[in-house]
Amino acid sequence: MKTHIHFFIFASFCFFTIPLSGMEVSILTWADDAPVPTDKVDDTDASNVPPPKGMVLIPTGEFQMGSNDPQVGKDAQPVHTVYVDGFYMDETEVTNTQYKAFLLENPQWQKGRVHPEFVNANYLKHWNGNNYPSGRGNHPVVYVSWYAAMAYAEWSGKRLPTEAEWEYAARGGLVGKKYPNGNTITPQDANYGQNLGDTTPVRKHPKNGYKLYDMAGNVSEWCLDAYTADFYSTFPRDGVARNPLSGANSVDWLMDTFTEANRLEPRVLRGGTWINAANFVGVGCRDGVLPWFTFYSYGFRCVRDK
Ligand SMILES: [Ca+2]
Repeated sequence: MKTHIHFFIFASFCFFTIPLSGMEVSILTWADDAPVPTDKVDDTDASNVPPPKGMVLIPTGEFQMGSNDPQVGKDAQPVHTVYVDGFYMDETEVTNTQYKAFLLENPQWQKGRVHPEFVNANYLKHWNGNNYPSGRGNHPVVYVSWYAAMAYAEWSGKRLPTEAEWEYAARGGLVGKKYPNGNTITPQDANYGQNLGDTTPVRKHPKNGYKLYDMAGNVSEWCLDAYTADFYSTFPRDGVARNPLSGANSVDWLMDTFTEANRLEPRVLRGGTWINAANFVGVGCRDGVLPWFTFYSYGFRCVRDK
């Protein structure tokens, strides 16, 4: 119980402290690193089958997961080799327009009708019934819990990404970089650090090497995994972790039973938010929040198996 409370406080801590440090990032410059191939990409992914609408193919491959950067939390250490099967990923965070379509077909997830185990009182806080705020259809949906994100993913024939899939995709084919497009970041590259004071429409900022938008900032994105700070350090020291997943034996089992997931077990959020300072929106940064919690800077995107 103590551990779970800790994570809840950590989320709040980020909210209150990060804006204060956001100013220091404005002097950073944008690197012009061109995407380079990830090590050992399996070229059997090179098919001519087009990806589903709004999704891109993330190729099978291995990458170095985690970060030794002292400005990234110790929960991102040690850096270790991970193998990920190829998959499709949404180009963007799920938008208000997309989420509304889900609500209209799933009344049990409409504002005011969701079982209180699955959300807090702020679920879809700025919506009026099934209507999102005017003019914000192309903004990412926020104030959605992990349970709600899982339900949306299931309805759409997709799922949430594992934490490893998310980081692999966020790196965009670059090796050992801090951000989706290189080692530095500026307000022209992503929505972070309170530079814009709000979420931004998806696709406003440049995509990464895998053609994914907002993998740094805008809204932080729910992943499948249970969050454990020692997840990386408990991997075998040699060999390759294959499609790792924390808190469940299989993705399918978790998708089938997610409504029974422990509401006191934090779930992974990735990518940082429009509020977070630059150091918190890197591809290696990890966060964990209780699955019923909703917040104005938490959203998600989905993936689909090949
Ligand atoms: Ca994001």
